Amino acid sequence: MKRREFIKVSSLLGAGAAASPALLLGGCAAKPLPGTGTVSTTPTICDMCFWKCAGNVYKEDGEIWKITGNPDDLHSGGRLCTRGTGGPGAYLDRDRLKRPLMRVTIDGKQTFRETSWDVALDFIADKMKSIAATAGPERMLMLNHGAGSSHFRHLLRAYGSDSHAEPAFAQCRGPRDVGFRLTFGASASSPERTDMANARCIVLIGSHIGENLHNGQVQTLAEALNNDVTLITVDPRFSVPAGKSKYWLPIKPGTDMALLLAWMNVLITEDMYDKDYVERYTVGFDQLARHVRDYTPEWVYLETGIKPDVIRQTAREMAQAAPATVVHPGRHAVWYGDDTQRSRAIAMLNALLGSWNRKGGFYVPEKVSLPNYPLPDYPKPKARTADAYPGKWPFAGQGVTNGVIEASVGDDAYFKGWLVYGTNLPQTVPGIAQQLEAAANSLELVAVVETMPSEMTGYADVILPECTFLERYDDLRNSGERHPSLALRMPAFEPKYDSKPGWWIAKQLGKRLGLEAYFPWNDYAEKLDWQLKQVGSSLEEMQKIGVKNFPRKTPLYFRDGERVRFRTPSRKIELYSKQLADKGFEPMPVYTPPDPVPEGFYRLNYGRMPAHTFGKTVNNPLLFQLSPENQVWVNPLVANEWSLKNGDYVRLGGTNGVVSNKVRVRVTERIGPDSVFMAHGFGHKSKRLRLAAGVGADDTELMGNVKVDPIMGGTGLRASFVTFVRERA
Ligand SMILES: Nc1nc2c(c(=O)[nH]1)N[C@H]1C(S)=C(S)[C@@H](COP(=O)(O)OP(=O)(O)OC[C@H]3O[C@@H](n4cnc5c(=O)[nH]c(N)nc54)[C@H](O)[C@@H]3O)O[C@H]1N2
Ligand SMILES: Nc1nc2c(c(=O)[nH]1)N[C@H]1C(S)=C(S)[C@@H](COP(=O)(O)OP(=O)(O)OC[C@H]3O[C@@H](n4cnc5c(=O)[nH]c(N)nc54)[C@H](O)[C@@H]3O)O[C@H]1N2
Ligand code: SF4
Ligand SMILES: [Mo]
Repeated sequence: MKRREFIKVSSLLGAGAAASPALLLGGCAAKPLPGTGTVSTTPTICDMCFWKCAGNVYKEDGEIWKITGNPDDLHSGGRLCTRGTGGPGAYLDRDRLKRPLMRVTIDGKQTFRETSWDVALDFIADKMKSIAATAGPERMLMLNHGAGSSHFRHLLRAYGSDSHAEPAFAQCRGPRDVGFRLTFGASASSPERTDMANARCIVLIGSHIGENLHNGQVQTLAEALNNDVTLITVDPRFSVPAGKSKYWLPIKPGTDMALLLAWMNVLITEDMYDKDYVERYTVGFDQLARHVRDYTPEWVYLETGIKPDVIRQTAREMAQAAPATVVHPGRHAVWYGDDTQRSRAIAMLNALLGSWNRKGGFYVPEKVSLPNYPLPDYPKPKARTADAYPGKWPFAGQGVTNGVIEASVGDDAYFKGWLVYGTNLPQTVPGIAQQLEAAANSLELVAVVETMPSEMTGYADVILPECTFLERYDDLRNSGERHPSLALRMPAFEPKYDSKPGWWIAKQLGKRLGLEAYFPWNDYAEKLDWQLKQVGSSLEEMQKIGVKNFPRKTPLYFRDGERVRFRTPSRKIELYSKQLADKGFEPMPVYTPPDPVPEGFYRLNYGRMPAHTFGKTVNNPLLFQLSPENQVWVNPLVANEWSLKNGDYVRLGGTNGVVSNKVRVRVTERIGPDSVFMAHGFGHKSKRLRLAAGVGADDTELMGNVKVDPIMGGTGLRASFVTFVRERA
């Protein structure tokens, strides 16, 4: 028998029938007039996505009323987005994990059984001790996403393991950050260091800001539009920003590299690039000029479908506004597997325009210099994460999710144990379900820290219920930004049920592993207070104000003619990349056409919808009410061919043989006839997510043509195809 079989979270504790959102908002009795009771507020940092807007939680007569933006927070413009205002739904969700769960076998069948914290924590600590003794602590891996990860990274580093990976790298912005670092010696940062509010021309390549609702970013784009910025949007789909653009370039999917090279061709042949900037700061211009010579607008038109005069005209717009032109680096950059190179082409185009670290282009981010709490040094780990997949992806620079999962399969696998925090891998990494099952079968420990009964929890030995962001302290927000600031997340409520904050869980495990010295606080508040006092504030002050802004110590942009040493081997912006050439990669980005669409299939395009963050908010009763399902966008010609009407339900089939859940058809000209489009995050299989289970389709499981980036291991998710599966009524 398999050591560990995937437990459909459905079989847990007897899932009830689907309930209405109103029913699931138990305990939230309606009041005649909100705000007439006793009201108090507590500062928080929103955790409905990863943008970290600061807000205030309003409690009325001890119950949650609402969450609003913190007016002093420059990062969020004092406002929350739709999802942020849905924060109370995360706290009130009746499907939350309530008590620790352990995998047990009853009558030959595996299931989960509720247990005490002591039993669950002892179990994990014993397994971790045994892994450290027999294989070495570095064979214990952390897979994580989100602010609360820091407590568990701290635990694992104290234990002796620096092995970790997060999907925000290899399934998201990894190629962009590597491409920018190879070129400028610095990444595009998170939050993105784009100076859109001051830009006169903004170029969005894919980035669907407006559907992608990273709050502060949406606001700066709106501000730029109010100032009559020239917006150029490159997107095969008529996206929200496409509708606000002076130029919408409906490019053939997967051909952006050709367009980027043609733009550089025009800037150089028409002598419109920033000569002074290029001479002063870059190496490799002559190679670049030679390289792009053949990528003429006429040739590129045949690949991209964008007319030569439009390519020229948009290049001229960019040059006229430069250096106040931002060619946006994008964020979810894992598209066709040549993504580091495409991101490099975007970086190089910005270099030709002289926009890097210039007003209206990109700014220099700064954070608060916040001392670390004095603790013993971590032991030096015996291995790096990349030692799990030697020789692969030389420029990754951090753990590659798909790589570490592969290195966890089989009895002689490199990794022996997993600690998973805040990531739902089955919906996040395509083609991974089988590997997860295989890994779970061979690993000695799979511990999952979650708030919800996600699909990932079905692979666990032990599930630890974390309380939500509204019930806990986490680390202070201190991101590199335009305005340095600190923000506080603190508990507005006691943890519901038997859930616990991440810092407490990490400390309890630390104690059991003999690592007390790394967790000297009784309450995380003590640690935060110490840190805040080092920078002239205190926990008491922050509990009142939530956000503290600090003056900048360094200039926001390069000064004219300033001598700059970039963090690249040549100390210059590298238009020609010797680093890549030395490892056998193309030193200049080269265009390769995408795989053609198989007969009867369509490209699977996907993205965001404003009301949800991936799959993690679909079960949120407030947000579910706003957007209860995703839809598949179908061009009228295609709809006609398949006799599909607006509002019909269909199933989609991938080239991997997977057939999706039913999903509603939206017939629209906003998508071309070669593709279909849907929002990511739906089609949950965990039946304990009573609202989300079985609703809409999951793009991830349909992806049968994933293209791995050889430079950094990113999983290109845009190259897959789907067809419609006919069903008898
Ligand atoms: N509401 C909401 N907002 C979010 C999130 C969320 O879950 N919900 N997630 C956040 C996260 S983590 C990320 S990484 C970002 C991602 O947000 P973005 O970085 O904006 O995402 P992309 O995948 O780059 O862009 C999606 C767009 O690319 C277009 N596209 C598809 N194929 C091509 C192509 O071949 N060429 C071009 N030029 N365009 C193409 C699609 O039509 C779509 O409009 O969103 C963030 N914001
Ligand atoms: N097919 C496809 N795959 C994608 C994408 C796509 O668009 N399409 N997007 C990619 C991108 S850009 C990204 S960034 C990744 C994101 O990938 P993930 O980070 O895996 O995102 P989610 O699937 O939302 O999973 C987050 C999990 O964290 C849990 N969680 C929420 N709050 C807390 C908390 O406070 N504590 C704990 N312990 N857990 C919590 C949620 O319940 C949820 O199960 O996915 C990538 N994968
Ligand atoms: S962008 Fe929206 S969901 Fe994300 S942190 Fe800000 S308010 Fe919350
Ligand atoms: Mo992302």
